Amino acid sequence: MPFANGDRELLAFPQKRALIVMTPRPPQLETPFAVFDDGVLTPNDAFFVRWHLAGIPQSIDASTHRIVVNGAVQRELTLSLRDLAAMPAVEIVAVNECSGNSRAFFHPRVPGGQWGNGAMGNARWTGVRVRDILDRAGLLPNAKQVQFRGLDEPVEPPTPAFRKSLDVDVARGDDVIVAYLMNGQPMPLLNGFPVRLVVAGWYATYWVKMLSKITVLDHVDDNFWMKTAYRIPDTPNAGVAPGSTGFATVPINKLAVRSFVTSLTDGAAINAGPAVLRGIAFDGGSGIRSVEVSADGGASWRRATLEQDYGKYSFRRWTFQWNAAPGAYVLAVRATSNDGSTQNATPIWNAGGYMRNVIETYKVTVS
Ligand SMILES: Nc1nc2c(c(=O)[nH]1)N[C@H]1C(S)=C(S)[C@@H](COP(=O)(O)O)O[C@H]1N2
Ligand SMILES: [Mo]
Repeated sequence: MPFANGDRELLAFPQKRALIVMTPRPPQLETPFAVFDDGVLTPNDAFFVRWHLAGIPQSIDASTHRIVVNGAVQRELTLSLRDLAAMPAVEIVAVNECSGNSRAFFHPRVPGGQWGNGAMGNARWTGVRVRDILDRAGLLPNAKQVQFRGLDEPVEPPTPAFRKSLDVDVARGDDVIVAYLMNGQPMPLLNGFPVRLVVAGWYATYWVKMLSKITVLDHVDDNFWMKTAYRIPDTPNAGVAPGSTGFATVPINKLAVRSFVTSLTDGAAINAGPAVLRGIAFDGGSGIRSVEVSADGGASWRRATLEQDYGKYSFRRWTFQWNAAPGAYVLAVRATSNDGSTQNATPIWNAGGYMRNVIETYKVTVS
């Protein structure tokens, strides 16, 4: 679905406002970018949706839903939502971004869902630490990875069920939770009701929805979704020259630092005089140190003001006072995170169309 084919259709699925339909089955719905200007948290009904497999339950009884914990553990567990509610609750505001967000902008073009920039969202997630669950089960000494799966099923048997795994030390991190609330509400079915994994700072592929099974593995997971799919070149910024081969790959992991203008779009026309530009920035969990704006296509930069801090995994809103004289401009925005990583003017390329984080630019006419 190249953009050249024209505007994409909007359609409202259950519990959702009208979103951009990439595929109806399985549902892959993109958030219209204007939503990100409305507030720092993405409303549940506007939050993007991505499923790989079309065998998705269309209703789930939360009272009978169970999460089985098995594998390399001392005690197998079967947890209800009531059991989770009785455990210590954790709240994290975190960005859920698809690995392939912005894939449609890759040149040369790559196969896969042709997402614009709206395959991401920021929400307040409430749930229970995976660590607390694992401690209840008791890890055996040979525990290596923790595998997560949900209730969705392939349409045909040869397709492998969707399963994602984290190294034990990652799974036991402070900010890896089994979430039962999204912005204080039960999450929409399409976002994983009644419980989903939240791996704050990591790409959404690990945020397994409709979580039903946690299996502790004594080996590195070699299922399709870990061994073949969702791997990135083991190179700086995950970039390679188009068509190149022979590089090592690793499973995709932390979010690349990004920033966007949300208060205007590419091609905007505005009035001369004082204007407030607004936008968002985020990274994989070191937090945003600074955001800079350029009105001359990146030749010179000035600092934006960072707004309220919702924590190191959240969108960070920023504002910038721009006193624009009549003329044609190329605005650019660049974020730097606390770990020193920043954005480049030249986009990366890889065959998966993953981890795009180029400096975004916006042509603006002022009159
Ligand atoms: N059970 C299950 N969980 C899943 C997936 C899936 O196909 N099945 N897709 C993953 C991917 S690749 C993404 S981008 C996110 C999307 O989360 P959302 O639909 O809540 O926006 O879910 C992740 N969790
Ligand atoms: Mo994704």
